[in-house]
Amino acid sequence: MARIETQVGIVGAGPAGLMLSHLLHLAGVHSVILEARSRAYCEERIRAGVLEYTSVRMLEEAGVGERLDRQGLRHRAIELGLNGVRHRIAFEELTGKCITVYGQHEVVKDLIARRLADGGLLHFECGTVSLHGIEGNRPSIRVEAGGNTDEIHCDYIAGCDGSHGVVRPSFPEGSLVNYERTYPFAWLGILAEAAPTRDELLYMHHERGFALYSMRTPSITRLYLQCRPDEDIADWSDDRIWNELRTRLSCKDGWRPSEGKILQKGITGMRSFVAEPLQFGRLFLAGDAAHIVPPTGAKGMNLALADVHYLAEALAAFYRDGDDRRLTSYSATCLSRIWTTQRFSWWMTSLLHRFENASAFDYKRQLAELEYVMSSRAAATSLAENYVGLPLHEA
Ligand code: RFL
Ligand code: PHB
Repeated sequence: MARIETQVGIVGAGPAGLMLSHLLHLAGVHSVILEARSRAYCEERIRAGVLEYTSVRMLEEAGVGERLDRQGLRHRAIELGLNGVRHRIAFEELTGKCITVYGQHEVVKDLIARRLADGGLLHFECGTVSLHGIEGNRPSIRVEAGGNTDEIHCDYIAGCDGSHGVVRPSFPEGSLVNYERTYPFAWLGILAEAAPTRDELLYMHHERGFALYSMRTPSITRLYLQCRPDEDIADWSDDRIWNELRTRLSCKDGWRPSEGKILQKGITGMRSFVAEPLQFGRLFLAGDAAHIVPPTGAKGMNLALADVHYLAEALAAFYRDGDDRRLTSYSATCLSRIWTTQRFSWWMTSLLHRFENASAFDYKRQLAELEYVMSSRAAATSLAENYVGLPLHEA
């Protein structure tokens, strides 16, 4: 058995784990990342696409924003639509800030490249991970692969291993309270070889269900359709998908989505989830390991980056000055932003989807709310300031 010593053991090489390891490196703190999947899998997994202003600043300030600045698509607004009529929510005019469309897998590629260039310890396809000694001062991560066992002894362990990871389930029974809500629908998402014909994202409320027009590059569009949560992707031929997208997204002014070869398709359930607190002793949770938001507000990756910003600052203060106050308050600091973001993501989801069992009253009220957001500067500003990302405050 190999025995490895480090300061911070990180489980998971998604945006949270990689950014944490990078920020710790900048602060002179050592870490080791353990990732179950291969490097190629992590670099190709298509997920989020929208970076808040706040996240872009964070990546730039950490010196990993060079390709993002060159290739990211700056968006000054999004559009909301109701049955074929669009309305622009002008972020830049309302808040002075923009968002950037840049695939999560590109963020992951940039961070992996930088970690490796800086000599970071990243173990892909690491094997089976389990945690030990979590009640003590020197917890460890045991990694078993092909008959070999390694034991990584750490001061702290960061669970950045997503919603199905091992760190959260390793918290002692009764130490976490879970808050959860599932929605009665899912998203069918596609990636298509079709040049975007709009410059901004279009969130469309339609009587047949929500649809979203997004993009990745000047030649690739990303589109989503509200569908039932138990839907089988095998029942959705390319023709059926394009038909439905055309029906929901086509606008009264004649605009309709450009179509092309479907490169990838999949169905994602919609869930809101928070586990509190984000700490037990020397274990910390960050990103999807601690919380899930429905994708309507485009917040998941951004929230993961905000968590690790606070965690890296807290660990840096501890190693620099022996001051553990920020580590103690890490959970409360994050939870404040997490709940603000949960509210926004729930609200965007409730505003835009068709709820099958909604009463006629609720449906009319929902339409009235959408009309309000599309016609009131105050309501649009509230959406805009949340969407572009609230500032990170001093912890
Ligand atoms: P990740 O990215 O899931 O990374 C966790 C990593 O941990 C690894 N892992 C393990 N490693 C070792 N041992 C184990 N036992 C392990 N178990 C798991 C996994 O292999 C993985 O590499 O979590 P992280 O870093 O917290 O990042 C969170 C984001 O990935 C997530 O919140 C976003 O993708 C959510 N999301 C969106 N977020 C946005 O900010 N903007 C968006 O526009 C947006 N759109 C989306 C989304 C998520 C979607 N899906 C597919 C869920 C659109 C979709 C469709
Ligand atoms: C995406 O481009 O994948 C995307 C954009 C906005 C969202 C969710 C996903 O709200």
